[in-house]
Amino acid sequence: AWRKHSAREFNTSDQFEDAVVRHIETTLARSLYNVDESGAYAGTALAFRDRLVIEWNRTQQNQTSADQKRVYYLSLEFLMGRALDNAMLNVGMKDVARKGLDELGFRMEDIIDQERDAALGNGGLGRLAACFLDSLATLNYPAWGYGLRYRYGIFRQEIVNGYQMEVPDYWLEFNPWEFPRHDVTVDVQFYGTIRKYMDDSGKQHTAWENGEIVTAVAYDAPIPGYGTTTTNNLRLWSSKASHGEFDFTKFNSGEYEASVADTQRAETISAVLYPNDSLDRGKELRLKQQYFWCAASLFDIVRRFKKSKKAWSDFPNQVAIQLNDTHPTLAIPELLRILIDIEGLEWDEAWSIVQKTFSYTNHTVLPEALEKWSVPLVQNLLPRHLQIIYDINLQFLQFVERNFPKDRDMLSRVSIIEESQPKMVRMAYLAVIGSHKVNGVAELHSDLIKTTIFKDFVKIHGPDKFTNVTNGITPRRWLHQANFRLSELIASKLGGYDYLNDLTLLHKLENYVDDKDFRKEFQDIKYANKLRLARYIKEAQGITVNPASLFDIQVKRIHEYKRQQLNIFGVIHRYLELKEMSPADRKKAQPRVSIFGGKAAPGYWMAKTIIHLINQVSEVVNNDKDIGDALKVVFLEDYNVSKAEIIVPASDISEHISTAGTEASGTSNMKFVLNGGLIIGTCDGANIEITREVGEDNIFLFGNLSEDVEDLRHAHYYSGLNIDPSLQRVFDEIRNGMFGDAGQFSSLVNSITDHGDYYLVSDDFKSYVETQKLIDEAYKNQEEWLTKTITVVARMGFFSSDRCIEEYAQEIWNTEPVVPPAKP
Ligand code: 26Q
Repeated sequence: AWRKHSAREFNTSDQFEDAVVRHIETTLARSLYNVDESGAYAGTALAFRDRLVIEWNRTQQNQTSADQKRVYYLSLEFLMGRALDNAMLNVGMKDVARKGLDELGFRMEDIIDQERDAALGNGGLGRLAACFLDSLATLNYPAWGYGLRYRYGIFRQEIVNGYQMEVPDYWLEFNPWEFPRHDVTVDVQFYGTIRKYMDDSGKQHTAWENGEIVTAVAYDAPIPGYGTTTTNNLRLWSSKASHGEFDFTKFNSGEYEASVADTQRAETISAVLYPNDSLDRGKELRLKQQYFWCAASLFDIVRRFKKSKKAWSDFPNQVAIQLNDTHPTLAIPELLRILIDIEGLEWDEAWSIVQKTFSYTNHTVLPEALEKWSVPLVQNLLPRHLQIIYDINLQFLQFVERNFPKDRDMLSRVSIIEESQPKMVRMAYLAVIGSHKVNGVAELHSDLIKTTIFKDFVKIHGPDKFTNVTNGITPRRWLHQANFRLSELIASKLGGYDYLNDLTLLHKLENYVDDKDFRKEFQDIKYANKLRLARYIKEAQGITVNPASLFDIQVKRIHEYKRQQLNIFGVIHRYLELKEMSPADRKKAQPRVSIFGGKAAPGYWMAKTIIHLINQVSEVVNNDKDIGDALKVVFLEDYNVSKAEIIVPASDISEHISTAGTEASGTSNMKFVLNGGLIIGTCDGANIEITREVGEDNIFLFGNLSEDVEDLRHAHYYSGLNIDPSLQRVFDEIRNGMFGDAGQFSSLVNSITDHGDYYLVSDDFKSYVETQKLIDEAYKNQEEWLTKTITVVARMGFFSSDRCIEEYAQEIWNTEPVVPPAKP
């Protein structure tokens, strides 16, 4: 009897229009006169949301009754981007909606464009979490994401006079995709004291009490899979004061201001995403965020498990928790605390459950980026957890001492506590010790962590604890959604869209590399994508670029190790060469557009200097009448997921040029190649596996190898640098003020010339420039270039996040899919 009351579905454009109109009039209580694009977006989103929530509820019921092991993906970042297009493609009614919107007088693209990005992440790690959620739902795994509902996502970047300015991203004004669950709350404690006591039977207990309480409120978002009804859940926690709106005692005793201040302090916890994609040492609020989110998530997971009335020993058979980097490591001592202090388990049993439940993904080898927290800070904020961490450490060090009695230094090297002033908790070691599996995110990276940061742990735990799961990307968003025409062309040759659920089927495209019509269409699509980006560049930055030029793109967070400085020095070198040419020779040079995009952490001065230099070079080069179309330089403001969907399909070449051994994987490299762009890159991260798949002839590799990095740095220190004359010229021109006040860039240039060139820019410059020359030459032969681009697309099947999730499921989680509910 209740069935007919559930949300009305639409199947025709007429019914879709009815749904849109009904939502605008009733859900939003807006007038139907002057419905603008934002109103049409809201109505469309709500119409699709109705369809999603039905399948979401059914999926959750179905997964609960299936009673299988669930995966919980704990990540402080989910860089989801927009949801509407994704919802339409998964529900499968995009064409119906397009027709309906057209009849209402709107263009689909404009409506999609109304949505704000959900930008709850910095970069690669956050976007990886979003791709994983897509794959988990698509593959029917019962899986939840757990994160924080930041009121402000990653800042919006504005460029003012060539400098980055940060503007707050208040994104929640209208978010139809989230559902507040005011009945799902968890009280989380901070500070407080520890009391030990004995019960009547003589058993020892520990109580953590008298702390400050902050309430976590759940906000859920549906995560639809592609080609399945499975719709998983992303649960984000929001913080609020534990007494509700006001502390009534304070309120009534006239301390109105104090009570409002308490409320504000509680809400601060989930207020803002930390905008650093490496460390922001020692910020207490960051540690509070981490614990708040871990405690709320663990409580929720344990509550769900306890409803099943199973024995605790069954916990690891019902629950797998994946730690996305060390950010959720406090979940390990928190689960121990729940099991021991609250549920009364003995240490050994609790510890065995914990180890079987958790696994940890590492995303960096850079030792300076490994997370550490000062012992006094943890002592004050989480006194019971510090005790538990010390207990874990004691047990662990006793084990090490027994097994490695001769290696006395080992104990201090592997201790969770670094004996510095002040002492520090090494989160990565805690994560390794508390997990049954540790993985890196590309082969080279997984090898490197075993020989560097976790070397001792390989000896202690054995090599089987450490494994590799090479990252992947969802082909739904990064091909079908971002490059629909290419997806359509592929489907026309492969007999439908099955390849979106099995990306290895792309290999069949190799049969069409010589097919004239296919080649023409493939090339036309790339040109159309470049034209679309050229229009966007004109509209956003006011720069005119010729879509027939070679588009060379580097978009990613700005970091010295990612070496945007190498790129821009290369651009300056090209500019100087062009300046010296005769006009006739300049006409013969391959026209290029160098496109940059990416945010710098607000306190990372060197990264901000690199942005400034790029903008100054852009200003000089683009306004140089001698140069014209031979070279244009563009810095695209505010790079984010939805802009990536326009940028990625438009590259001829993209740059993945990190110092070898520093980029754990990279994932945009995969996105660009999947869309028929070639790579200029170093032998680093996933570039190596991409090379193996696409073939050495189809990628432009350059630079020193990771095994040589240490020696080169050593040589810089003892014998000085060997700066190529062409790079020296670039430095001279910068120092002479060609790009404005030279003082602005002295720290950047000096970091290379005077401070050891840690990232080996001088060592790799020559081979970088030579490789760019090879690219110019190769691009002149458009037929061969086209063959390469088609070939690489055909060979990218391995890099689907579906493959990646299957590996996690089999090698790490030991989970099975749940057969989804049939369509009603
Ligand atoms: C930690 C503590 C305090 C404040 C901030 C942070 C923090 C936040 C974000 C530390 C690191 C990050 C993000 C790291 C990241 O994005 N790593 C990237 O992960 C990708 C997915 O595995 C890889 O492809 C990239 O190579 C890696 O750089």
